[in-house]
Amino acid sequence: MNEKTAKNISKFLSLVLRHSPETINLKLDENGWADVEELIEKCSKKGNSLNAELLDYVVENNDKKRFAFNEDKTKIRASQGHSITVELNLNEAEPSEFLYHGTVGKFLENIKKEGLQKMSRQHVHLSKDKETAIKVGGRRGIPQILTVKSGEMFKDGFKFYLSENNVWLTDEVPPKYIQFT
Ligand code: HQG
Repeated sequence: MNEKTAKNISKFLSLVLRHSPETINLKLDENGWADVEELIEKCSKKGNSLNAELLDYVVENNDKKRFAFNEDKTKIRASQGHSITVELNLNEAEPSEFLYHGTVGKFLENIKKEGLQKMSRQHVHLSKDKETAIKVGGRRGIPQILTVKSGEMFKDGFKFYLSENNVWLTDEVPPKYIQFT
C-alpha cells in the first residue's frame, strides 16, 4: 500500500469519524461507532475508493492508532479527537506528575488567562512525553511546550482519561497548574 494513499484515507476517516459524518451522510451511534459496510459504501459513492482491505491496513498501520474496530470488525470509530459529541466511555486513569501540551506562541496570552480549554474538541489533549507535544504544537508553527502539573491536578480532584491510543485527556487545565517555561 502506498503511504500517501494510507495518509489520505486516514485524513478522510478523521473527518467523517471525528468531525463531519454528514459529509458522506454517515450515521454514528452515540458511542461514535460507524458501520463498516455503510462507511465503505458511502465513501465509494463519493468517489473515494475504500474497501475492507484498505481499511484494515489503515487501522493497523496508522501512526497514532487513531481508529479502532469493535470485536467482530463490523464497526469502526476514532479513539479520540472528536469535535462532535460522542460517549467514548473513556477509562479514567491516574496521570504521572507531569504531562505536556504543545501549542504555539499566539495562544499563550490567552492560555495564561484562561488555562487550557478544549476549544472545538471534546477534551484538552495532553501527552506523556515532550516529543509528542513538540509534534502537536509543530502542526501550527514553532512549538511551545507547556508542562502540566497533572499529579497535583489529580490530587485536587480533576479527572484524567487515557484514550485507547494513549492520549491523555482532561476537561480543562486552569492556569495555576501550567508551567510556561
Ligand atoms: C489551543 C492531533 C487559546 C491549544 C494532535 C491548541 C493532538 C487555546 C488549540 C490532537 C486555549 C486547539 C489535538 C485557550 C487551548 N486560548 N488557545 N484558552 N486552550 N488552546 O487541534 O491539542 O493527528 O483542538 O493549545 O496530535 O492541538 O488529529 O488541539 O493549539 O493529539 O490525531 O487551541 O489533534 O491529533 O487545537 O491537538 P486542537 P491540539 P491527530
